[in-house]
Amino acid sequence: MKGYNITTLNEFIIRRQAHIPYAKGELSNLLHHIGIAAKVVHKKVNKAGLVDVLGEAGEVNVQGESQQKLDVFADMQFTAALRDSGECCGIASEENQEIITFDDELSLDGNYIVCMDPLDGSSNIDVNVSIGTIFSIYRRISPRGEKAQLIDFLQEGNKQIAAGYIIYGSSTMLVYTTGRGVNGFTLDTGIGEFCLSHVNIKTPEAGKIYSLNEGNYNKFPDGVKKYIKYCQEKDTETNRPYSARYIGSLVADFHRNLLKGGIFIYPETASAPKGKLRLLYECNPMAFIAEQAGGKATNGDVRIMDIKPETLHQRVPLYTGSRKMVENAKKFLKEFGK
Ligand code: AHM
Ligand code: MG
Repeated sequence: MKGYNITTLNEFIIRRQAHIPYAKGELSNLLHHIGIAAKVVHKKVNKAGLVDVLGEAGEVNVQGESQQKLDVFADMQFTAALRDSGECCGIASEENQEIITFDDELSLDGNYIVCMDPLDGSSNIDVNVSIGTIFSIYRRISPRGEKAQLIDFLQEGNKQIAAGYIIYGSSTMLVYTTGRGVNGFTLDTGIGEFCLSHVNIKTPEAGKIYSLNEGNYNKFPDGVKKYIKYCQEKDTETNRPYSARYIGSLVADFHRNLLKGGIFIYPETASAPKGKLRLLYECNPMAFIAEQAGGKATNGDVRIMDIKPETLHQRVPLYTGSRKMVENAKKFLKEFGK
């Protein structure tokens, strides 16, 4: 009989660490704790219709959006897991105006900070559509032993040490990179482990899917309008027309396009000149994963990961996905205007 040959997330993390000389296991421990919080949130998300976790919590977050109860739960779980890890001296979360510093002795000595969107796509919670968690890890700049500072968080995306997301979909998956490719793990609920299921993910260099909220068409820049028309035109050589697919959950839209090939766009609009998505905890982590999978991520002008963040909740336009498609969209922006 053939044995059950699985690699769990923890095994994988530890094996990877063995390849890095002098690694002390700090990052591995941090990732391990993220994996634990992901399982706890998965369990709650799965029961969302049964227990009283649906609906709004009555608070409005710093972006002026109402917080759903599951958002609050996910925020608490990930915050607690990161604090417990002892490797993280502070976090920035979509749900909090300011950074949160962890001031116990162990955490003060932690080498890392984490930016996260604990539950992205919250408008989809009540209707049983995929949602996700996004995280991004940086080495701190401030000295170890002291409180984390804002400068630790305002680093360019190209300084990320690791980034990933958890998608709570038809199954729950954790996808992450430490800069040596992208790997995906599917939660086997029978044994309660994330198991390696998608090894060294590479995104197709061109795909057949374009994803953006076309309801905003009239508010889009001309370059985006022209690009949409291009996506819809027939051309056998370039496999057009493309299919429009838009869930309205960044993690789910990004994940589908990563595996199948495609382009995801959240552009600047007349009413939101900087777009909607946040640089630190949405765009940078996705950009790191996209690039590690062979794709691209730009704000239409420069590489997302080269943008110097000015504020914690800064928004930027996002064009990401298959390399050739992003390059092509960029040409339209250049020719017809952003
Ligand atoms: P959220 O962080 O408040 O959930 O908002 C981010 C979400 C993304 O998941 C998604 O890509 C986008 O908002 C959808 O926005 P829109 O409804 O404007 O298309
Ligand atoms: Mg979000």
